Amino acid sequence: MLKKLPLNAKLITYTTAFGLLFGIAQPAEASTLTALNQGIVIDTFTECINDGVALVIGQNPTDQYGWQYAIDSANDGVNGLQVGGNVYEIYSLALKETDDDIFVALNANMPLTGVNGTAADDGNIGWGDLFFNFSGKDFSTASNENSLFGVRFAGTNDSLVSNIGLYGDVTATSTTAINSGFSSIEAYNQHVATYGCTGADCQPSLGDLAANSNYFNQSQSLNAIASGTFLTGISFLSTADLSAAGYRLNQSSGQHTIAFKFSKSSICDRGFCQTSQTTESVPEPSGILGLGVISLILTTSLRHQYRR
Ligand SMILES: [Ca+2]
Ligand SMILES: [Ca+2]
Ligand SMILES: [Ca+2]
Repeated sequence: MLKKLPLNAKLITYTTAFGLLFGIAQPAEASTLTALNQGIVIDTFTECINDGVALVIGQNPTDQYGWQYAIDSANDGVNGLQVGGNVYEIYSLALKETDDDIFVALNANMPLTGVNGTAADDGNIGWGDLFFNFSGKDFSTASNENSLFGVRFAGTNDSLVSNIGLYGDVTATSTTAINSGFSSIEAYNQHVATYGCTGADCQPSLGDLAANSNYFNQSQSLNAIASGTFLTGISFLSTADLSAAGYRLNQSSGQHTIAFKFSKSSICDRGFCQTSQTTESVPEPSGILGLGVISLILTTSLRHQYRR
């Protein structure tokens, strides 16, 4: 919240006065570009849409390490007539943004290289691609307008773009027909309802979105990049990398955590980032006293703001 507050005159006055009294450094105003702003939707499905998950920025709080988590049903993955907890189960999608990068972490039972020995045309049912929708429009409209961004992160999947990486100007397509999959989200939802499942949260879910959300055209199954402009590569993250970045490794019970990061500069260069002002106060050695005073000042300022 504080990031969005303008630096007001009262804050300057108070901080200057207390700063002189207690030796606190003056606040410095800095501007940063943020890509993951309120309402932006990120989603991914498997190649046959037997599970999927979406994260809506701002729907859940961002934790102290900068991560936001979308928790999917742990029992809505479909493997034939078996529903829940199987190899296709997705558990969570998490996003984090730093000054330079966007981090993505998927927790699921399905490995990055998918599942072999299936009825898919290529024998393998794997991950679809990951989509970012900055447009504020529903998914199909954004796709029709070439305004999605997408990441192909699974080198063995049926994406129509050839290289792993981040793409702009993206349109989406469905790979379910060649992966023994559902022709629509609606058909998947119906299958889960018909064959049932057991365990907690035993119903179809799309993470932060309801399974029947009209964000997606329920009669479609768009899960792969059809076309786009290659922007930048991605770097896969190890468990140690994730741990260092403050990701909660034990939150979800999937067998695999697939994680990567990429530079957000190409997204910002295309005008999809917003400038936010941050106020950085660096306390002098007076330490706790100084922080207490800053907290008091900011609280006073906040109260003042919300009374207006
Ligand atoms: Ca799901
Ligand atoms: Ca799931
Ligand atoms: Ca496949």
